[in-house]
Amino acid sequence: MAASEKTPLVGIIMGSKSDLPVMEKCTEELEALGVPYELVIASAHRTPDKVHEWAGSAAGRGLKVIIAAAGKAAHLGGVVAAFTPLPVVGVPMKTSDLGGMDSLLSMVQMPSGVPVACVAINGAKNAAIYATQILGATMPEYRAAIDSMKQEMTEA
Ligand code: RP5
Repeated sequence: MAASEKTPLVGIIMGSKSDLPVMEKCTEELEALGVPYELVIASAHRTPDKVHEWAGSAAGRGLKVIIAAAGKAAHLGGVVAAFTPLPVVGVPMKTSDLGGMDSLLSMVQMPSGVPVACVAINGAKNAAIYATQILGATMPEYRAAIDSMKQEMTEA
């Protein structure tokens, strides 16, 4: 069964369709690792009710990890983390005005008590790998997928 046909384990949320070209590196990596995912575009400031509904129902729908991508005043990951017990991995988008430092600092400086893990600016591929590693802590097939990926690195 293809990863996309299984119940999603990773939920990807991004603030705008303009984030999609970067986040395709994330979906490509999840597919390579065989991880089923779902993807939604919802903004913490433009469509807050949609974010609330999606994040609040994420764990109940079977998701185990969330990847949140956003740019500029990138509060999406923090807002999602407020509504779910699931771990949230943020991907700060590179931006035209401040080069993504705005996104990075917005995500990485979450106040104590509501953590958002954060990868590099435009670090979409690493977010996919990190989410798979979280799954791999309890699900052997995803630990094996990471082991294989690391083995391939040594052969490259
Ligand atoms: C954020 O603002 C999005 O995540 C995006 O990175 C940035 C710009 O959005 P658009 O103006 O391109 O829709 O909400």
